[in-house]
Amino acid sequence: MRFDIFTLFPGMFAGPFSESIIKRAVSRDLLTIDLHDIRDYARDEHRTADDYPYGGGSGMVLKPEPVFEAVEDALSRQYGAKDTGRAAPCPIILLTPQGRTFNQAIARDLAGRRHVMLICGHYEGVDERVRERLVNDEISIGDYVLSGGEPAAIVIVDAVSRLVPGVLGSEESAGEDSFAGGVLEYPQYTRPPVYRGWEVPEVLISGNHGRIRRWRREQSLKRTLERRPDLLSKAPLDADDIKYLKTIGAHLPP
Ligand code: 6GU
Repeated sequence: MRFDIFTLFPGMFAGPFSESIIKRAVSRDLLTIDLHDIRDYARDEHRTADDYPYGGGSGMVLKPEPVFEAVEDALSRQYGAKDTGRAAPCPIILLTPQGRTFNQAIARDLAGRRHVMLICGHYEGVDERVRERLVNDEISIGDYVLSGGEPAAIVIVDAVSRLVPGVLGSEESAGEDSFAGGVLEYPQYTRPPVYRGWEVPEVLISGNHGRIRRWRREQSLKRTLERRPDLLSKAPLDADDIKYLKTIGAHLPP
């Protein structure tokens, strides 16, 4: 899978992409991440990427020309055409707090694409023509304000890449993660069996795999009820799950 990231601050990605799972995926050619400095597409000698807002007001606005030209240059190289917006051959996503909120379903959808473009907004805003004519999606990573889209791009590349077949080793597997099955993950323990007098739950050392499976499932359900009851209405639950949830006082819709 390929990501093209358009940014005024390519240096912000050096650390996150040169460690751990992303680094390994890139070195195994499962993932290609190309960073494009929007400023390289500014035409003037000062490499101006932003300007004052028409109508006045505070802050600067990202100019349309360098953003359009950076994205179109990448499209031309890869597809031999530079159709943008709805006609584009891949998702062209503007990262902005005004976008739809990123979640695991969006991550799964993007992981099924061969190629995704991410544009990092910066300063107080981006010229509206970028929204209207260049991109075909807008994503936010949550209800808080970042100084720019770069941390959001890192979050999205991470969440999507780990769903690409082969990126996680068999030891890691994305299947049991929180949200994968619509509920939170169960508690995990490793050695030692007693630390400062605090014991690992007996069931986990029992060797009884049926009991362990049931305990983990119940812990997942209990944790989801306590912390994220909103998830339970959408999670796939079987009859045993519902029976258990009722014993711990869940009020489930009929
Ligand atoms: Cl994608 N960008 C900015 N600037 N702030 C955000 C965001 C994105 N997602 C949440 N907050």
